[in-house]
Amino acid sequence: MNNQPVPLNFQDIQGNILNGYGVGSARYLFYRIDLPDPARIGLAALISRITTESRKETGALQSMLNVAFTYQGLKALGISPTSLTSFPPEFQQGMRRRAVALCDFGESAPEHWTNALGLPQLHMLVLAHGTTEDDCTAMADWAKNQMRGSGGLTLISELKADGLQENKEHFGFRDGISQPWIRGTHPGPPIEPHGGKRTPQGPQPLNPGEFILGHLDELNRIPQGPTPDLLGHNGTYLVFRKLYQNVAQFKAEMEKQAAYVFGDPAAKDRLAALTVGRWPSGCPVDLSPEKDDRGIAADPARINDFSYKQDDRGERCPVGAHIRRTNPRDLATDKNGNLVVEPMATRHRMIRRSLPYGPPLNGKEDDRTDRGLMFIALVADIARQFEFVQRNWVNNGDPFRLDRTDRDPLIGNNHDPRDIPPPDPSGQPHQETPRKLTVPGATRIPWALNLPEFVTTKGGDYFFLPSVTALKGLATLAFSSFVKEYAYLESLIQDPRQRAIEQNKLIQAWLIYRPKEILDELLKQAQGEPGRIFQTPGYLVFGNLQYSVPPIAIITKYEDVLEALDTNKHPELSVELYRQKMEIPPPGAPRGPFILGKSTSDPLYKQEMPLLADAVRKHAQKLPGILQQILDLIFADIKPKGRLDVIQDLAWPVPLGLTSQYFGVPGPDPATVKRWMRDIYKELFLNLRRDQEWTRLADIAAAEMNHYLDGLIQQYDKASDTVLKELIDVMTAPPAGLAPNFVRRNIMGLTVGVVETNLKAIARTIDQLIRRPDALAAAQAAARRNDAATVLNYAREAMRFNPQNHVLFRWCTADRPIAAGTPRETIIKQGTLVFAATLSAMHDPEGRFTQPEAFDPKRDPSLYLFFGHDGHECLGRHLVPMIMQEVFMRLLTLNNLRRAHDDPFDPVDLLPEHFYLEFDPGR
Ligand code: N7H
Repeated sequence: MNNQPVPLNFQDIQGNILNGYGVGSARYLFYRIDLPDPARIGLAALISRITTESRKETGALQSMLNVAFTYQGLKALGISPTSLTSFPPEFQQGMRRRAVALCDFGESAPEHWTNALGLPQLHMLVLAHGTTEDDCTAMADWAKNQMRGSGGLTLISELKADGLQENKEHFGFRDGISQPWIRGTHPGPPIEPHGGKRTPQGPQPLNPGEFILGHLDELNRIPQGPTPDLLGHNGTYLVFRKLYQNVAQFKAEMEKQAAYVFGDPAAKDRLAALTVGRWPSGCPVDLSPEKDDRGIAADPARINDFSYKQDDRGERCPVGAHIRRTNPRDLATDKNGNLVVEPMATRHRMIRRSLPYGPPLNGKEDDRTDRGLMFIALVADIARQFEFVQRNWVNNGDPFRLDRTDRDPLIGNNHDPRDIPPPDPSGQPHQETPRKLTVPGATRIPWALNLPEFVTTKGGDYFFLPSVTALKGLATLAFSSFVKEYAYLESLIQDPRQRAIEQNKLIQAWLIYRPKEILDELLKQAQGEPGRIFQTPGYLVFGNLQYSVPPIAIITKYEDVLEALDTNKHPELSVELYRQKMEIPPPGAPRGPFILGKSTSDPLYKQEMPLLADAVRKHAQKLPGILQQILDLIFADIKPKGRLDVIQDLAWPVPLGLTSQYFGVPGPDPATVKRWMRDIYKELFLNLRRDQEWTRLADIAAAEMNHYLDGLIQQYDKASDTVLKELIDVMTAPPAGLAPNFVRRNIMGLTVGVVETNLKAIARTIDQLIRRPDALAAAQAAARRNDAATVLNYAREAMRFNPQNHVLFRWCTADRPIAAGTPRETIIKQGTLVFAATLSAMHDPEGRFTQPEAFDPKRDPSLYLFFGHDGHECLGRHLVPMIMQEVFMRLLTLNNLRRAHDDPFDPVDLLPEHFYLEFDPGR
């Protein structure tokens, strides 16, 4: 690795990182990305006005603009699964899920957070700064207009900070004095040289890699950043926290504690200074322990010129004071006086760009007004820098040889379970532990005891602040190229088998996490000149299936998908994959055979398909009545609440209700039926990786369900009126040659096919509609005028943008050309796993949908490919449209239907659990 420092490219690094803007006004705009394509257009519009570190060269600016993303935001923008998983775990988790690491307990716990901070819907942060409030607002308004115009983003929250006089914060102290001094930058005093590190040779700047990705850090190496390098290079992480400050309480408490500690309430200012480590003017306690010295504060060369080296025991500045514990400024040397490898004070630094929010408190009384600090830290490593300080230094006294409860007297938390003693056997458990400050020079007692919490976390999140180059890449899908990643992988791995394994993993990750992006790209390839059907070589060892890695072909064009699904033309493109999973030899629990795993020319298929189609269709006219009953109950429950969980309240109960009332399989209880359905479905449709645990769970579910079904079939009420009854009736005069267990096999196949598929179809469809306010409004209007056919058209079209499955699997049993006679004619090799991508077929500009990226509810229903095509077309086509129509007729009449602020639904989640909507409750 090259260890020469590379000069920083100030044009590429966003502003306010290395050099603070030094302005007093900021607007923080929090966005949700609804539709990635328009969102990228919105982002592109912002890029031209992004402020960079080069602003010093371009002269003073009135207003500044910056953009950052949460992990969920990068995901919503469509970046590659490889890039996503290359981000560090704490960033992937987001601040809310790091509450324990951050000691956000008690009132600071995430359940009390506000302003959408930390929620999965928070995707993007736009920061506007200005020298005046008006400049700042003007910049924020400009950005809002751009984003609104793009149509793919929703402003979900907005915060403002307008600072206070003289760079003070609400407790009355000057802030923003001490910052790290970074090699290659010239911020001037007081940062330089005292913000650097103390070395035997005197103060030295820190390496930029501590704060900017892609540069040498204090260990003289370039730490691993996100993939590809271009995405991370010159970017950084922005930690955002809204911290409420209880000013009245702070003031009152300082007075009270000063009376204990110094025997004089008037010593409150001194105690407060010992708490912070600086006097209100900014004068360090270390330089002037007895009184505020404005001379020192006014001198940039002195205000930050101190370390605690001569004050080991904290006799001048308490070891536990806020600024001492958050930056101990020590020189960690070994016994020979050499610097130790990881000096405390250089590996846990952070750039702070906080601004106070809310009006100053007038007088002493609590006015119950929200005020505090919009805390911002910029670091290259969230866990090592910000989280480490927050947990180990701010909220623990141990590292400083203090009591553990000697936590940061200013911002420490009092509800840390590490400190809560075991419950008192005689009575009340302690819910809270007292916090204390060891006070040097105290005249009465050496501690300020039982300090209350002065600062409460109101929310926050971790953001990635990319370079300008990376922003441009994000706006143009540069980090969403499957083709490039695939080519890169190919160049990287020489061993053909290993390469095939990694290629297959890459394809599966893309198909699961970024289906639209990979398929769009392959579709473009297929219609290029010359067109090309994507196919991997795989690694085939004939006679040794275990050792082989199957080649993969991905078919994307509408015509080709139809052809691949045409069983007459291509019997070689088989459903063998399903068959193998269904007809597992003993001792596995029998799960089949079932029509889905049988070729259309197979005798079992020929015999059983018509029987099943009859049984399903015969009852189709009863479906609306049954659905009405189920939905009446569901909606009677939901309507007064004003909120629903689409998955738990609707998308599970509807198909489960049908399983019971329409198919005739009530199951022992809903939880068990849910488990059976999910475990069997997962194994059949999602277990391409051949995860043995999934197979084991499916075996258990199938064994339990078989046992249950045997009992049910034996005792079945002959007067009942269900699909099961129809199948049992077949057995009164069984056709010749019927395979064993006809009823049990098929009722299992049908019910498993109904539940998870409908669940996802309902959830994904309403999700797509909600993302498109105009379409939603039109569909709602149709529902209100009782126009069920139009409602169904809207649902169908919404489903086209994220259908319940994106590809259908086939297994090629003999070499076979596809798209013959076209420039993309390709021989699909025997043993190939074929993905017929119905999603991309329905978005093929040369296919049957004109302007396929447009939302158009007036399309010909016969063109949609949700249920496959031809021989193996899904039986669900007789049921699903009816289900969708009835469900959406109800859902869309709820007033002011909207996504809940805390909704976590992920549109590509294969096994979703929650999806929260809100509406105005009605009768
Ligand atoms: Fe702190 N305060 O106003 O009292 N902070 N801080 N902070 N803080 C500092 O030296 C304050 C918070 C750091 O290099 C000063 O620039 C308040 C968090 C660090 O010597 C003052 C809140 C974290 C430093 C305050 C708050 C930190 C620092 C002195 C919350 C990290 C630099 C001004 C509402 C986890 C130390 C200066 C150094 C300085 C205050 C929060 C860290 C006055 C009110 C959450 C690293």
